[in-house]
Amino acid sequence: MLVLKRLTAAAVTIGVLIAVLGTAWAGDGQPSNWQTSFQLSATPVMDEIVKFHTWLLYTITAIAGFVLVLLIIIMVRFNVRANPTPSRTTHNTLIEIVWTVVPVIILVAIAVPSFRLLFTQLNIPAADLTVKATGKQWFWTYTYPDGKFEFDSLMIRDNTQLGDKPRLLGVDNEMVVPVNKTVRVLTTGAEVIHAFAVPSFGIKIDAIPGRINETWFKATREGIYYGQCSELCGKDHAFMPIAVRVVSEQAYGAWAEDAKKKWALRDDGAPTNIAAAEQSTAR
Ligand SMILES: [Cu+2]
Repeated sequence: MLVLKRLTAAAVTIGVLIAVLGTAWAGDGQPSNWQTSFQLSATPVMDEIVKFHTWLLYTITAIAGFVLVLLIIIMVRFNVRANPTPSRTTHNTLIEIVWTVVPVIILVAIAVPSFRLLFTQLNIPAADLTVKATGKQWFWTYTYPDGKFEFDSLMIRDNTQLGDKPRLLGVDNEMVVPVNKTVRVLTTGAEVIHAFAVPSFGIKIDAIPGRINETWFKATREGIYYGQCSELCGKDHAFMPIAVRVVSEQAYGAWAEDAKKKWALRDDGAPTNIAAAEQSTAR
């Protein structure tokens, strides 16, 4: 039993260490070295995902620990030396009811928060801002239908141009949104299926040619949050990052004014800035 106690103590220590260091190493808006858990949450939906994940982790750890203890008891107390004449007992109504009912209770305890989370993700609240993200081979185009402007967002390929942006994630034109506002994201694909994903926001949704998918996020902290195309979409799939800059409402207003001048859509809806797209396909 001393061995069991020591094993439990070691397991608990490792678990606590992983939990503490996992938070310490969690990237804010981007992955970080030695990260063992999620990137830090920046939206209520991601908060819920983290909570659900933690709940599941405790549950499965308890189940696995319980089964391990049972196995050890059986190996120690009921091996051929310790228990040479085994009992021939079969069937025990109470135990059979317990091992049916308890797993049902566990499943319900998992299902209820799971459905609640799904509902939060899929039930899109009234949006303050809509942005359409079109996945293209291999970059993103962001359309702001309210502001009537559209621009392309391409990964910075030249490392000398990166500045303080992370390699393979930094882009020339970030999607900019105001903090604490509900943003509805519409996604579609131009030619093949892409997927729009930003880990800190807890969103990942396919961008499919010929149809519009929608999701939402409400970033509660200013900052820059990175994601990547998450559907294999061709040779440069790994090089079409998503960068969302969350700014104050005033800063967003100023940026949007500027963007309207720079990237206004023509009345027929065609974008005025096709240079970036041409440059990309020429590569
Ligand atoms: Cu893609």
